[in-house]
Amino acid sequence: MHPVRAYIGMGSNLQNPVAQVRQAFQALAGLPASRFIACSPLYRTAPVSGPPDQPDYVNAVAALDTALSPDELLTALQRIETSQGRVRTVRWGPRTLDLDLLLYDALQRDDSRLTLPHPRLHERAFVLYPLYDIAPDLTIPGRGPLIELRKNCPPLSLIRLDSPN
Ligand code: A4P
Ligand code: MG
Repeated sequence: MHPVRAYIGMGSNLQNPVAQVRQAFQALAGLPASRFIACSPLYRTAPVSGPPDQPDYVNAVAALDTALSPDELLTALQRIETSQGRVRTVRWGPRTLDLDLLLYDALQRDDSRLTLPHPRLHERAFVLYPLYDIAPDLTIPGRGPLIELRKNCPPLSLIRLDSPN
């Protein structure tokens, strides 16, 4: 089976978010049947949706070539979230680590387990900016060129962490 390019959005706003995101990059680099391609810079971002009193997030995007199926990849991402202490309580609430499957090649799918492309990616600066950093020529199936989506989404409350150490 030919590997396909997948993009994964990462977010954390609890328990040292920079370290959480870096640890997640390491975990992704260790996935079976997959090759780590790139990681974006990290961004500090204000919370979007969910309880307004939660801490700022650190967000980033990773690219992976993988021979895992979409379901296998989602299961692997959920396992990494759990191993980094993710507890699911409030929807859109604070979390140690959120891994969203943003894109799996150009696959479009919508069922109870998985929606591809990720249903909110096209309207979220905290996804569009780091995704553009590593894949400026992408087209989002059903949504159009990434460069246009990014242009229409001002980077409000988005700070690039140039030296995340
Ligand atoms: N699911 C369906 N499609 C996907 C997909 N493409 N990738 C299902 C991942 N999961 C997908 O996800 C709930 C269910 O979505 C899963 O069981 C899976 O089968 P979850 O991670 O358990 O719950 P969640 O993260 O609370 O919900 P959701 O809908 O993923 O939230 P979002 O949209 O990811 O929003 N603000 C800032 N600044 N930065 C953030 O990172 N993140 C959120 C979470 C809200 N506000 C934020 C940030
Ligand atoms: Mg999620």
